[in-house]
Amino acid sequence: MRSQVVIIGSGPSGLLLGQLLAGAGVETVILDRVSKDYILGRVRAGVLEEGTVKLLEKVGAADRLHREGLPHDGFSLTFDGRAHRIDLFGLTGGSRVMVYGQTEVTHDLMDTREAAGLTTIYEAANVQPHDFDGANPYVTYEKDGVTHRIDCDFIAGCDGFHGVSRKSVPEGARKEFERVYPFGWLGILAEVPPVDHELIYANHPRGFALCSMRSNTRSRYYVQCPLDDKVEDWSDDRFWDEIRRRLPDEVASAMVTGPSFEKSIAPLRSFVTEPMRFGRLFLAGDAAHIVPPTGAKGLNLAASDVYYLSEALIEFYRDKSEAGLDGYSARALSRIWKAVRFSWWMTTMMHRFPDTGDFGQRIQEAELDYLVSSRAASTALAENYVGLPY
Ligand code: RFL
Ligand code: PHB
Repeated sequence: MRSQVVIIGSGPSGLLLGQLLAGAGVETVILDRVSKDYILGRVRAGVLEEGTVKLLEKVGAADRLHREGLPHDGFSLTFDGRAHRIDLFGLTGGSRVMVYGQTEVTHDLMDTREAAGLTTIYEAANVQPHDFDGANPYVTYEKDGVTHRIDCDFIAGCDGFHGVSRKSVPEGARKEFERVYPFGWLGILAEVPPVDHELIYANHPRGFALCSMRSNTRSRYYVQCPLDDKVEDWSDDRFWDEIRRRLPDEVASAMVTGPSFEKSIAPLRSFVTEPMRFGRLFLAGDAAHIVPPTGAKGLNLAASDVYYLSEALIEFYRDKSEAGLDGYSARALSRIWKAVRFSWWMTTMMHRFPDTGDFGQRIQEAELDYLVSSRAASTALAENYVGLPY
């Protein structure tokens, strides 16, 4: 088989890249290690920047998003028993975010790809990129016990943090930057109305908490937890008691509780690999970088990466120019590092760290107090939260 571009990974970055390229007539095949149902069973991001929404509109995958997504003009920060609203819309001069689950984004992109008759091979085992340092790269994979080969011009590594693409590059050719945080997030989904119509990010001496949602009847809640905690340690009752203790009284008393139907623990990490191009292999999304979820940036960075990459590939096929391909890594990394900084800062300000004690708590409260009382500081937060331009 032959395709102009082979995309490894059928998460949001691979699927969006496939549709952006399809719009310009560039052929792609997508390979994923797992099944479509497995991918759609993963519960992840919930907040989309306007830039991400625009890209989904551009590829014709935003109809349901506009019907079912919840536009949010602000969110609240709580600390020291008080709640403060950050007016995203007012502070940024008219920008907002859209609350719409990653699962739904992925579903819509898969439907768009299928409707266009484009090829995705799920449950492709042992996917391996080859010869990407030369002019004739190819990818091999196994399916039903048979080994297949796809020759191509370029390989897009959109296979997430644990994927094969980044690991195929010799260690000496990449530099990695990493910070692992000493805690995780325990998240639940429950069929209960959200405690507020906007998100609430809570700083509390017992640890961080986040009240988010998937719809007006479905809540997504998180609490910071120790890394060695197991999901089995957390009954629903324990979860509800803990999150209510971390919120101001008026919020806690308004919270509707109920049985959870999903519960998982995610570790928090900041990670960047440089560069994002190795010959004819390009990395995008979580394959190249991870941010802690506090700033809601992971999926949005995946979208800006593949926008840059699609522009570069389209320029190559249309104008026979490699300028965009040569500039891809630096262009993407410049936006990525700003989001890495923002996510690290939000994480540092909002979580309880085991080694900073009560002093650390007071410093966080002072920073939060400054943040909500200074228009300049609130504006910087709002500008980053809605997403820097690209
Ligand atoms: P994905 O989604 O991990 O998809 C990668 C795909 O590659 C496949 N794959 C392979 N295929 C073939 N061969 C191999 N060897 C392969 N190895 C892996 C996988 O099966 C998978 O289908 O990466 P992608 O597309 O780059 O997308 C990135 C986003 O998923 C991620 O950044 C976000 O989920 C992060 N994130 C959030 N981002 C936001 O923008 N806003 C949020 O509100 C937000 N909240 C979150 C989050 C991530 C979380 N967790 C669980 C990590 C909340 C949480 C709790
Ligand atoms: C979510 O709804 O899953 C979510 C929202 C905001 C975040 C992280 C996750 O910062």
